[in-house]
Amino acid sequence: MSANFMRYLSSSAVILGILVANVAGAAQPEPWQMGLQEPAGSIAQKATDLHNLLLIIISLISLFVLALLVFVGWRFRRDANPTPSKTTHNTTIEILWTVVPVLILVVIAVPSFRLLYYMDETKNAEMVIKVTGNQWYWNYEYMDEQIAFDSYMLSDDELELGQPRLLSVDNPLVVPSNTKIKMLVTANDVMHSFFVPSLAVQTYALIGRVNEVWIDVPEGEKIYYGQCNQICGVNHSFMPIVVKAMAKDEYQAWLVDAKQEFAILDLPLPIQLSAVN
Ligand SMILES: [Cu+2]
Repeated sequence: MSANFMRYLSSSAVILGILVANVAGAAQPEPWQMGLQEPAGSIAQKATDLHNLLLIIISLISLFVLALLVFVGWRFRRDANPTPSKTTHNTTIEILWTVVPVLILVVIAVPSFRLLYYMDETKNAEMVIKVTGNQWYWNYEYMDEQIAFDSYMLSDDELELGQPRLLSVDNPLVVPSNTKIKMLVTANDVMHSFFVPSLAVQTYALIGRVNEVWIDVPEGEKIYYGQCNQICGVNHSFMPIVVKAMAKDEYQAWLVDAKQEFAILDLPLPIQLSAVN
């Protein structure tokens, strides 16, 4: 068998593996991906709808401007216009090219503001998770459950079959599906950014400040991959985010074990002291 054919076979196997991994339920970048990742949760769905609306509008504008340019280039070429026109004003067209863009902006602004306020509304959250960015790992604290743990990227030799390289972690952020979860995002050392594309969540993690976001992961067991999205130092690329969604009863079962393993008194010294005092 030729080397090319072997290469073809092995790349097909890789692609097949990626497809199988996606069927098994993981939201992650794909080779040759063109659009956004498949939206998960109500914010992501609305963000994708807005994106699709904008895509149509900007495509129509680009085609219209291109058509105008081609028409002008052809209609007013030197051969056809030995004596150039001296026209400088046309009131009708000036009103049109002011009013029409304003109307387009209004059409964009209405759904845009609607989404912005929808994302901002963290009231009625059913649970709260505090997310802290560190150089170079994430810490997740389930405040009501009194558990907290660090989440480090897996190195290449720790990866198991099907786990994507540079995106997998030792302790994922486990969340119940169909639940409105408020996240309090902050940082310990430098700026980080909590970014999970398929959930349409991206917010800065700032030292001494808390930013609020919320997610509602849809039904079903699925893993959502993200990354720190703020250049935060030499290992910036190596602090991925893994959100692992599971059904509510499975989440409760996970909590029982997690309370043993990640009880908040296992945190570093300063937090232990404040808990004791
Ligand atoms: Cu970072």
